[in-house]
Amino acid sequence: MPANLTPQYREAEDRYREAKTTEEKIACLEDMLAIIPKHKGTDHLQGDIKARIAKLKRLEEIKPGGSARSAQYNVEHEGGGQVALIGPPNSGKSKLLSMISKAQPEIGDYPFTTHKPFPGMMPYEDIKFQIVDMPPITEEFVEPWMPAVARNADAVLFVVDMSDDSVLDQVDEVIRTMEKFRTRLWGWDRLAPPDETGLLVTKKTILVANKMDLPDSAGNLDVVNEFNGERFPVAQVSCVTGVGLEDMKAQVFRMLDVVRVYTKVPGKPADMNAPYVLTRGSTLHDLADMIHKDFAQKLKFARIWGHGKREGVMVGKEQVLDDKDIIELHA
Ligand SMILES: Nc1nc2c(ncn2[C@@H]2O[C@H](COP(=O)(O)OP(=O)(O)OP(=O)(O)O)[C@@H](O)[C@H]2O)c(=O)[nH]1
Ligand SMILES: [Mg+2]
Repeated sequence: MPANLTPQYREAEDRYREAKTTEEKIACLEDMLAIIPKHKGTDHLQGDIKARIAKLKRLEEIKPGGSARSAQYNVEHEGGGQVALIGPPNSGKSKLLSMISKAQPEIGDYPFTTHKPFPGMMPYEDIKFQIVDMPPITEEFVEPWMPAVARNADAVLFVVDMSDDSVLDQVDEVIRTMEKFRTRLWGWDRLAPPDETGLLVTKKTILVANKMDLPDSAGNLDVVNEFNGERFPVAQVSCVTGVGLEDMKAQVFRMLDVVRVYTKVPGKPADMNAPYVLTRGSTLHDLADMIHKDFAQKLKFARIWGHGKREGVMVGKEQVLDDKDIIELHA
C-alpha cells in the first residue's frame, strides 16, 4: 500500500535530517509521528519512527548528566497469577487486555502503541488473574526492561495477528528474540526439550491466534499450526467479536495450575466469596503464611472439607491443599 506522505510530513522529515542535537532529533521525530497519515501503508514507517524515538531517548538517559534515568519496571504480582502479553507489534495485545479486564490500555491501528507494562485483572470464576500488557517485540527493537518483566511473570500469552500473511515469520522472530534474552517460550502443556545452553528460562505459554474474525486468518492458522503446533497449544480468539475468549481464560486457569481454598473460623460458615489462591502442591503452612506472616507459628491445626476427604478431618501443616478445599483454622 502506498504511504501517501503529505508535504508537511516531508518538511518535518527534512528538519529531522538537519537536526543537530539528540533533543532536537527527538522533537522532530515526535512531530513526524503526530502528522504522519495513520493507515496500514505507513505502519512500518510509524514503527520505525517510534523505535528511533525510543533509542534516542535512551541515549539521552545514559549520557552523563542526562536528565532522566533509564526506565525500569517491576510489575508487582497481584491475584492468582501473573501473565505477560507478548507478541509482535499491532497483534492486539492491548485490545485483548481491554476485552478480558476493566483496564483501558491505549489501542492503536499502528504498531508500537504500548510503551510500558500495563496490568489489569481478569476475573475467572471466583479468581482474579493479573494480565500485563507489554510493548511489542521485534528483532530490531525490544524495550530493554521487557525481558526481565516477562521472565518475572508466571506465564505468557503469546498474541499474534493471524490475519497477517507474515504471521509465521513473526512467530519465529519473537521466539528468536526472546531467546536472545534467555527466555524460551514453550507450550505449558508439553515438555520442552532439554536446554543445551543451560541459560534459558522456559516460560509456559499459550499461543493466542487473534483476529480470527478476518478472512485470511483460518488459512494462516493452518500454516502456523503446521510449523509450531508441536511447540504451542493454540487459543483461537477474536477480540472484536469476543469469540474464543472464554475458552482462552479456562486455558489460562489450567496453565497457571492453581488451587483455591476457602477459610472459615470455628462455628461460622466459610467465606465462599474470597478464596486464597495458591500454586498446586502448596500446603496448609503455605496458606497460613499467605494469611499473615506470623500466622504459621500461631496455627495449631486445621479441619478440612473437600472432595474425596472425610468431612472436617483434622490435618497438620504439611497437608497439601486441593482446589476448592474448605479450611477451618485453629490458632
Ligand atoms: N479485526 C480485528 N481487529 C483487531 C482484533 N484485535 C485487535 N484488533 C485491532 O488491531 C489493532 C492493534 O491493536 P492493539 O491492541 O493496539 O495491538 P498491540 O498488540 O497492543 O500493538 P502494540 O502496542 O503496538 O504492540 C487495533 O486497531 C485493534 O482494534 C481482532 O480480533 N480482530
Ligand atoms: Mg499495545
